[in-house]
Formats: sequence, C-alpha cells, structure tokens
Amino acid sequence: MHRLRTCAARLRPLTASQAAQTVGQQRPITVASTGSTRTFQPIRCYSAPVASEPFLNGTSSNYVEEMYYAWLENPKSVHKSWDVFFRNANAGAPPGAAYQSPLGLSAASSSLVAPQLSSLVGAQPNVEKLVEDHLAVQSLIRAYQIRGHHVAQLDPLGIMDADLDSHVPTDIITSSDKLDLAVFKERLRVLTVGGFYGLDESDLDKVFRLPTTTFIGGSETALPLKEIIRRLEMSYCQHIGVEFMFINDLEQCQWIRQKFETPGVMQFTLEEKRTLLARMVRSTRFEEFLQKKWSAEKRFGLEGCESLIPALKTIIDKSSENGVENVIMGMPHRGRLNVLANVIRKELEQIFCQFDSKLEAADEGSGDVKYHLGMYHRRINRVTDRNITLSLMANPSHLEAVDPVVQGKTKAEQFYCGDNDGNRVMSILLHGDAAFAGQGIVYETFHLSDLPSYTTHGTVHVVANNQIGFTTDPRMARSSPYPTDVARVVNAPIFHVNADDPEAVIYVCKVAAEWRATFHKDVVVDLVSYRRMGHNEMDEPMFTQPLMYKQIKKQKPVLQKYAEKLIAEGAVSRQEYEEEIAKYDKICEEAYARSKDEKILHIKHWLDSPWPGFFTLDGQPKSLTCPSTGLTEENLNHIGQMASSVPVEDFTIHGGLSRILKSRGQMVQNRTVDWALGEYMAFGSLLQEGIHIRLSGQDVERGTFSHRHHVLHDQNVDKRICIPMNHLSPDQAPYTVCNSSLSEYGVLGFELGFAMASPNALILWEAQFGDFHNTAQCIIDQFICPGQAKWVRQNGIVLLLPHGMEGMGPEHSSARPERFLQMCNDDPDVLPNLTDDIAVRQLYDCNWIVVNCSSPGNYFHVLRRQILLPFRKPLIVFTPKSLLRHPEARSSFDEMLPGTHFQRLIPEAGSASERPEEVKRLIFCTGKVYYELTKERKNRGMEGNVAIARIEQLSPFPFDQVKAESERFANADLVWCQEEHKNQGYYDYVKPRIRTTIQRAKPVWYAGRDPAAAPATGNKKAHLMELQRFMDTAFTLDAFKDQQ
Ligand SMILES: Cc1ncc(C[n+]2csc(CCOP(=O)(O)OP(=O)(O)O)c2C)c(N)n1
Repeated sequence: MHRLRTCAARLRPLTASQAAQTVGQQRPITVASTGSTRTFQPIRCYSAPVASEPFLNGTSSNYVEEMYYAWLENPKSVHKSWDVFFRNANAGAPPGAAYQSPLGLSAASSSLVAPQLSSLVGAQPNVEKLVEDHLAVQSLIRAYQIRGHHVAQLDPLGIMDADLDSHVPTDIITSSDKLDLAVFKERLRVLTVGGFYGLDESDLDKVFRLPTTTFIGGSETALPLKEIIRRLEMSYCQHIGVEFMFINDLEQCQWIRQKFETPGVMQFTLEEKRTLLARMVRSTRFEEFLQKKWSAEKRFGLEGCESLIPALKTIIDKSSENGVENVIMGMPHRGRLNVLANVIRKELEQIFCQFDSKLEAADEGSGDVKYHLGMYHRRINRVTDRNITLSLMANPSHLEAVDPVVQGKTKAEQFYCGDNDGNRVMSILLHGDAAFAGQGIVYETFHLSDLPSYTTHGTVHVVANNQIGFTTDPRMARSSPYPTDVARVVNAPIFHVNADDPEAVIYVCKVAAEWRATFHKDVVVDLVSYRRMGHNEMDEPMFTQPLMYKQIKKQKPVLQKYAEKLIAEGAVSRQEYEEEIAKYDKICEEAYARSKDEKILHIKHWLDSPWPGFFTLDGQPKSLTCPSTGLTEENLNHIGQMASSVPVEDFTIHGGLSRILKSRGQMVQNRTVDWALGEYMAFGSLLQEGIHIRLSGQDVERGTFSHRHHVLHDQNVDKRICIPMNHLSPDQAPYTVCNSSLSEYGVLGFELGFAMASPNALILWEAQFGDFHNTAQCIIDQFICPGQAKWVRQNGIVLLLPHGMEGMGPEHSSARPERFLQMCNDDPDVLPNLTDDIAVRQLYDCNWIVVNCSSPGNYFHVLRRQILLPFRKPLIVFTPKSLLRHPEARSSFDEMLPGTHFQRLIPEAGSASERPEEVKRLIFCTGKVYYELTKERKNRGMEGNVAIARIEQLSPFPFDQVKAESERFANADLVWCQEEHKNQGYYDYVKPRIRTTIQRAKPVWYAGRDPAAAPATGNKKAHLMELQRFMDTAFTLDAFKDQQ
C-alpha cells in the first residue's frame, strides 16, 4: 500500500482550493470482530486525480489500485505496459515518466528502465521533496498518535508531569505553550534545522493528503499542514492523553483514533452538561458535608478528584445502555464513602450513622471501619430506565488485594446467568496511583483477564491518580512513566485525563465503556488529579510536599470552575446552580437527622453478596444439623465407572492413562477407593445433586502428582479433550476444572470471589505444593480467615494444600499448618459444652475448618460435608503426596455408604483397643505420619500396648472425641507425634487443647522433629535419620521419664 501511494498517486501538495475539489471517494470498510461487524467511516482511499499521469483520475484510480495489487502478487498477471509502469514508478520515476507506451515496450526489460529512471529522477528533484514532505507529514501524525500524551496538559495543578518527564518528544511540533504561534514556529524551526522532518515554515499553508490511519480530516481527505498540526494538538495534547499505539491490532487502533481524532467528537448536549454539573455538585458537597459534621474523623475524602463520581456514573450509564445489568466494583479507601453515597446510592443515614462512635454493633464479629464495608443495591438507572444491580466489594486496607476477588465474583455472576461474553455482568476496578504501580497483584490480575476460565470479558479500570501516595512523590514510587503502565501488558488502551476538565473525563469514560462493550477487553481511565487534604483529613501534607500544597491552596475547586464555565456559556444560570447545591445540602441534612434515630449498627446492611433463600429471613442457618454424607453403593459404582472410562467415541488416550483408568476400574470392582477416586466420588455425587464444582489452580486438571486426570487429551487430535465428570447424568451441574496462571495471590483471590456468588457451589483452589500458598497470604489473612467476622458474609471456599515431610527439601514440604491453626478462633483453654450437636455447633462458631485426612474415605466425606452443612465456612485441607499411591491409604465403599459421616477423630481400632487398660501409651497424630507410626509399631511388636488415634479435624478441635479416647486408654501416657518441626506443625495448637480436655491431669509429651528455622532438611539421609529419631521417641515408653 505504501508503494501504491507513491506510485499510483505520486502525491504532491495541492493548494487549499484544489484540495476542496479533490475530496477522495470515501468507502466504508467493514471489519469483522468478535461476534459483530463494525463499519468505520470514513476510510480514505487514494483516488485523487493526479495531473502528471494523464490516465490517472478519480475514477480510474480504483482500477489502478487493483492492477497494482495484482501486479504485486504476480507481475505477469497484468499487461506488460502496467508491469513497466509499476516498475518505473516503484523505482522512483517522476510523474509523467513512469508510463511508457506498449509499442515502445516491445523490447522492454528491466535493464532498460534503470538508466532511464536515473536521469528522470535527477531531472526533477522537487518530486523527491514532495514525497518526502508527505512522508514527513505522515510521520508527524504518527508521532502525535504515539507520543502526544506526553505533552498533553494532564496535571490540573500545572506543576507536574503525569509521565514524570518534562522533556517534550523531539518529533512533535509542540510545547507546553501549544498553539502559541511564536513557540510553535520556533519548535518547527528547530525540527527543521535538526532535519527531522525536512519541513519548514513555508510548508505550513501547503495542503497534504491524509493517510488512512488518521481521522483528523473528518470529511476532508487533505488539509493544510497548519491545520493538520492544530487538529493533532486538539486530539492528543489537550486535557486527554491517549496511550494506545502499543496495541497490536489495527482495528482497535483505528477505533480509538476515530474516537479521539474525529473533529467535534467532544460536544455535549445541554442536558448532558447539566447532569454533569449536578453530579459534580453531589460529589463535592457530600465531602463538604462530612467535613462540616465530622471534621476530626478520617474519611479519605475525594477532594481534588471529585470528577470520579460522574466518571463512574458515566461508565455505568453507558454500560447499562449497552445491556449490562450487574456491575461489581472494587475500590480502595479514597472517595469510597462518596461512591457508596452517590454511585451505589447507599442510604445516606446508613453512612452517617457509621460516624457515630456511640452506636452499638448488632452483629457478632469484629465489624470493620466504614471505608472498608461493601454494599449491594439494585435500582433503576435513571439515565437508561433499566434495572441495574451495583455492588461494591468489602475489602481490607491491603491495597489492590480486592482486585482478583472482584474478578472472581464477576466471573461467577456471569457463569450463573449464562452470560458467556460478559454482556450483562461487568466489573469496574478503582485504583490509587501509587498502589496501581506498586502492587504486584495488579499485574497478576491483569494476567487473568484473557484466560478462558478467568476472563470477565473486559474490566474498566479507573485510577484516582492524585499524584501522591500518602507522603511519597510519584518519582519515588515508580520506575515507569505512568502509574498505569502495567496495563500495557494486556494491550489495554489507557486514557489519561485531566480531572479538572469534567467534560473530558466524561468523554473518556464513555469511550472506555464503549471499548469494553465493543472489544470485551480491559481499558484504563487515568484521572490525573490532586489531593486537596493530607492522606487523611488529620494529616498535614505541608510537612512533605510544601510546594505542591501551596499550589493546591491556590487551586480553584473543580466544581466552581465547571459551574463558572457553564454559567458563562449560558448552559445554566447562577441561580439554578445555587439551587442545585441547596437541594443536595438539604438531602444531606435530612438524612443526618434521620441517622440520629438509628439505635444500632447493622453490619449486615453492608453485605456485598447476599445469598437469597439460603438462610432464614433473619440471616440464620435453616437448621443446625448435617445429614449423612454417605452415598448408595449404586451411586458409588456409577461414578466409579465414569472415573475409569472414556465416555466419548473415537477418543484415543495415552497408554499410561489407560492403565490408570483400568486400575481405577479394578478398585471399583473391589469396592475400594484411593485418593483420586475418593475425590471423584465426592465431586461426582455433588454434581449429580446440582452443585456446581470449580477446581482451579496450577496443573489441577491432571494433578501435580499425576493422580487426578480429570481432563483427558486425545492423543491424535490437537486440543481435543474430554472431561468425564461432565458425563455423569443429563441433569447434573457443570464441572469446571481449570489450570490457572502461575499466580497464587491472583488465583486464590479470584476463587474466593467466585465462591462469594453462590452457596450452592463447591469452589476449590489447589496449591501446587502447600507452601506456595504464602504468596497468597494476604487473601488468607485478610479475607478467608476473618471475612465473616469483618463483613458478616460466609464463604465455603476449599483450599487443597499438598503437605508432608518426604525428604524433598525445605520447599515442597510444609503447607505451614501452624499458621492456619494459629488463626483459628476457638479457645484452647475452654472446654465447650459436650452436647450431641457439638460437631455442628463448633463448625458454626468457627472462622474456618482445618483438616488433615488420613484416608480417602474421610476426604470424600469432608468435601461433601462442606456443601451439606446449612452454612458455609472456609475449609483448609492438608492433602497428601505419597499417600496418593500408598497401598494402605485406601478406603472401602463400606466407609462411604449411607449413614456414614466424616470422622473428626479416627480412634484406635486395632489390638490395642481389645485390652485398653493395658495400653501404656496413647499417641495422637494427624495425617501421613500415622502410616509411619503403624509401620514402626508393627516392626516393634507394640500393637498391644501403644494406641494411635488420628485427629482428622484439627480445628474446630474435637474435644469430645479426644476426651473419649483418652478416657478409653486411662492408663496410657499421652504423646503428640508429628513429622514437622516442634515450632511448626500442630503441636502448639493441639497441646493446650488436649490438656484442657483431660483437665490438665497428665502431661502431653512431644515426639517429632526438633525446632528449626527451615521446614525441612534438604538432605535425604538427614531426613530419614530425623524420622527414625522421633519414631524411637514415640515408641520408647520411658523416653520422657527425665522430663517428669
Ligand atoms: C498493601 C498496602 N501497603 C501499604 C498500605 C498503607 N497505605 C495506605 S494508603 C497508602 C498510599 C496509597 O496511595 P495511592 O495508591 O496513590 O492512593 P491515595 O491514598 O493517594 O488515594 C499506603 C501506602 C496499604 N494500605 N496497603
């Protein structure tokens, strides 16, 4: 195409009047995109008449263009005369010289063309200049598109560079005093002298043809250079800085260019302006009202970035117009109360009463500070007159941690309403500039955005970029030019906008919402603003940013500026403006008066994810019992068949896998399950009962230890897969199993969010090895552990954490049970009432459940119990590695039949239980070490005098069953045995609880590894020696006599 431009058109500058007559025919081009087609208007084709080639005119050039393309593909496919013409033109022949008549061509050959051309080119040097000038103009346009944002006037204070760089790119003809002709000319001169473009002042009035990659011409295809520059300045260097040229999709780039370059795009109706003013009034006066009433309270006000409120409202209005019915939002502290009041429309009195420190909390748990609480609200969108549900997720202080949670919740809402393309449910994420740049979870969340099982089909990100993070300047807080650069990794366009220009803000928000609706991809709006107060209202910003704050003190509030603008334009009268303010102030005052009537604080009014129908109307569980988690033999057989077969035809699986499936089949015949089959039985049965299951994590489809194989791969057809679990019965719930990106923080947060959407789903996240969960520690500490206490919302997420000391070194060994146990809320020193319903009651009171199952049957039960319970609690499961294939780690169908339950404690059932009074030692343990203990006991022939009991549910602690077991072996001393080091594992958790159970009547001795800094040795021999040493301790009956 580039060659065609130079040869078929032989561009040369036209005068302005000529240009007006030579408007090229515009033909719309239609571009296919996901699910729809779009038409761009206008796309120019180079069809202007060119005087120098007599046969080229407006009507013939299409024909020439086609000939040219044909020639490019195959020079022999066109007539010889065209062949010669294109060769000459391509070689640089000047206008009029490229064409040679066919007659003269009888002996035409490329050897003839070259000497002829060289003389022609030499004879008309100005043609070269013309081509160069056009190329220069094209480069200039491109330079603005790529780098215009670097000089856009983004900082409302006018003292900072949003990209942290005061340098003006050398290839744009602008300066911060843009459009000042003198400055402009000087810069043009510098560029000319520098030889960058080779243009000079005399070119300013010359008319240049515009390339197809710009829309600045509107309906014109050629413009004088001066006008080209002016329009580029208007598009790219005013209050909007558009960063998009890194996107490697032409259609998307064209779309954005059209949105920002087309002349007159930023025009607003009177109605729109007045609505915008009213929204600015609400945003501004809300903060003023809070400041007036509670001047000594922290509220993390929005002052300096008030246009955030109309920005969000515009995104929501536009999205609602495009069919969105449900918007899930996540945001940090800044402006959160304002968003709750003016975007979500939480009742103002509910917000105001949060400021009343004397109000008592009605709900159990810690509650949370007001600027962390979530909210769910369904209402009519006044602009579109359509229903819309808005929810703001509760979040911790930990900045950006809520991002993946919002995405997971959004994905779940899309999944449950069959919204496969994100047309009805969307997410909006708000960020602070320092956090957006600094927190790695932002990057991890972006990387989920286009993965099939994690995409939410485009998120609109809004950065409240107040150009400061607490007391830290941006130049100390990030190494990238903008805080938003992280978004570039997923090709998200970034719209920087000066937040003191509300109309520009509204415009980019409209475009952002349209972008999301059109391309279903992420987009970022960067609201460049300032922070009028300190980090919070108590902070003194002058300590650290004196000059910035001197400027801020002089800065006229944006509402005032915008109101004055509209009054000057005549869009609104001063009286109307003042009435609007008075109206909103009155609303606030009335709500304030009502808030005084509130007697009690209800955190449950701040629930972000209600589960209608799951609880009673009072929010209580419908019962406090749990039915049997067993299954019929028939059902176990049916699921077992599916787990051991390939339910589709002509599907070739790997030979090794065939053997695995065959051995599963044999297990089913023998009425036994191993770990994988036990899990299969639990999943399969819940699916058949209508419970959706989603298992996500790194390599979960096969299973890190190659034991699961939930996704079969055809060995002959690329990417053909089969998930037998989805073939159980026609009316079953869907099973989702998905290998995730290599992120724990992001993916665990995502699954937690997914689990929030519905109580009727089993959502599991599996760590590759249990210790990797600590890169997601924030999700565990801030959401999973205290979520219900802070935000009265339950969550039944399951964490599968492979754990066990197997000589694999300090990593890959410990899932750190001690940390989970240390965060359990049960009291070690208080023996609960040992009533019949203690098991369920304890579960209801706990903050999470921690188990380490020693048998596949018990694992099966605990998974099923998770759903059959009438409430939801997070479940932490330490899962095995070597036990997956241990011949003894099998369970019989008998342990899984109707009437069976999860066993919180598996008592001694061997010879020791025959004469319990003769038993000298009762060893309590959990997990894999049980198999090492029983082996050692057998080797030593001590089965009659050492009993071993397995605590399968560590927390809530089975006080009742530990008591029963201790009383059964009344003459035995008590030992806690674990394979973990003494300062790790379970010891510190179980010891005081066993002591409480036996009323401190006996000591609880320790057999296990010594305290250590690392979780395990890297030396296999040392590992085995350690194991032998603590086995010796466990089975030496007088091992503790010196400690008596
Ligand atoms: C993960 C995390 N680290 C540190 C903090 C403490 N902190 C609270 S606000 C803040 C500054 C945030 O700056 P920015 O993201 O620009 O938002 P702003 O407060 O300016 O709106 C910091 C460091 C935190 N809340 N979370």
